[in-house]
Amino acid sequence: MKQSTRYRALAATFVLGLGLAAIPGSASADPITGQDHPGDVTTFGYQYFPSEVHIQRGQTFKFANYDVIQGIPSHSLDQLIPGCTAPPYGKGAGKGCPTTRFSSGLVDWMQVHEVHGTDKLAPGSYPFICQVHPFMRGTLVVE
Ligand SMILES: [Cu+2]
Repeated sequence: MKQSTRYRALAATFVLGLGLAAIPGSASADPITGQDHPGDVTTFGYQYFPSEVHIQRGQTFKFANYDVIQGIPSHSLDQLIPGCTAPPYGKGAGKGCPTTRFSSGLVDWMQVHEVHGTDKLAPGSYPFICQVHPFMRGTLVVE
């Protein structure tokens, strides 16, 4: 297989995977990673899909890293705290920064993590960021 054809086939596989992962309430295993639940939010090309995430109060969601653009980067999905969360990991401790209220932790390529802490958020809008790539931004809306 020609190199460009191989990359196109790989990209098609991942785009298909993103489509499947977007089905709400799906209980099947993740078609790409084989983990027990598809990601509710995914990454591709250093962007979040979707970039605006809606959950009900008391819920968590899962974050998956399927990125194949320019290597196999690790990503995170953390509450954005201006001046605190853009790199390096400024999670408080001596910097006058509060601890992020929700975080996926560092998610390696092809992994799916639960984003911990969102179940304790009051209704409202919360910006989030990738701590590895601070240009990656999104918004969590707790209904
Ligand atoms: Cu990232």
